[in-house]
Amino acid sequence: MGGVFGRHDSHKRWIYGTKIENKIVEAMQKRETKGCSVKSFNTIILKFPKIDESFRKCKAIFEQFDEDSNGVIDREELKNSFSKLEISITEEDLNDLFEACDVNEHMGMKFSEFIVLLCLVYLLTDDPAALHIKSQIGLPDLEATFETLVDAFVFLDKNKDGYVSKSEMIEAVNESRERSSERIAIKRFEEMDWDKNGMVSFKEFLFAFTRWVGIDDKEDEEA
Ligand SMILES: [Ca+2]
Ligand SMILES: [Ca+2]
Ligand SMILES: [Ca+2]
Repeated sequence: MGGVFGRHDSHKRWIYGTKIENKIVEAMQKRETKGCSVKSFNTIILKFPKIDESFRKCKAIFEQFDEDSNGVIDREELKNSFSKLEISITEEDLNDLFEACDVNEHMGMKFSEFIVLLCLVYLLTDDPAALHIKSQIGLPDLEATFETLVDAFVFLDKNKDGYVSKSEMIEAVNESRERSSERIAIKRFEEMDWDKNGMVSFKEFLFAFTRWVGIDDKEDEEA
């Protein structure tokens, strides 16, 4: 096993404290004041197939954004698509988002990275205008999926500081019936914490999900 993440080296530029990172934490904390519908770790696990299915439906959006059909979305393509969708985002935010999600740098965004980006856009645009974006993207399932992911993170982040620590992860898993799952919690945590700084950010959490549901399997085999 251990094949869940085969791209260690590509994540060395995972820098904390960037502006977009702060915005995500802020948005998450704001969201956390509203509480969440997730009641146990198992309910998150049970939603995996649904999340997987919904992610796969994003492929059509991805292909639409990837104007030259080379399998990755570059900065220019992202900019064009956002303006086509009438998503108002500053050039600076767009660049920040792009850099935050393009973990392979100069290669452009792969499908899994694009999903993470969409989810971050969803979280960061929690205002009436965002409803417009959501209808433009036209995937009600996707909205529910993003909401589930945000909810899952809110559930795990017990002290509501915008990050999930290892002890929070263990606490979340221990709340469910099986005591033996503590080992699994630690393993899951380590899979999520790419930069090994002891905390899982929402972005790391999302990337972990794209791997867990197997979005990148094919690409990884090719690489
Ligand atoms: Ca392209
Ligand atoms: Ca926390
Ligand atoms: Ca981390």
